[in-house]
Amino acid sequence: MSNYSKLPVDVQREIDEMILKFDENKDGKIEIGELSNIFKDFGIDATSEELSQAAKDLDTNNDGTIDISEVKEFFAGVRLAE
Ligand SMILES: [Ca+2]
Ligand SMILES: [Ca+2]
Repeated sequence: MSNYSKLPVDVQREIDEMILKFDENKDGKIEIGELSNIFKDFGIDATSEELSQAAKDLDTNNDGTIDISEVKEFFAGVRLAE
């Protein structure tokens, strides 16, 4: 069972809306540039090494791209840990 599906519907919606904002070019994937903006949103000035490490961590199926569902799972994990 995914972390995302364990969350209440209102929290799922909150995460959906946040991620839609992050995907600026609306291609259903988060590119490094968009990831960099996400970090900035959280007040983190990430280096390119940190960004590529984060991209690797987020790409849970290792296909070289971060898709929306992978980001959803990440934030769902964060919310569940709170
Ligand atoms: Ca995108
Ligand atoms: Ca992936």
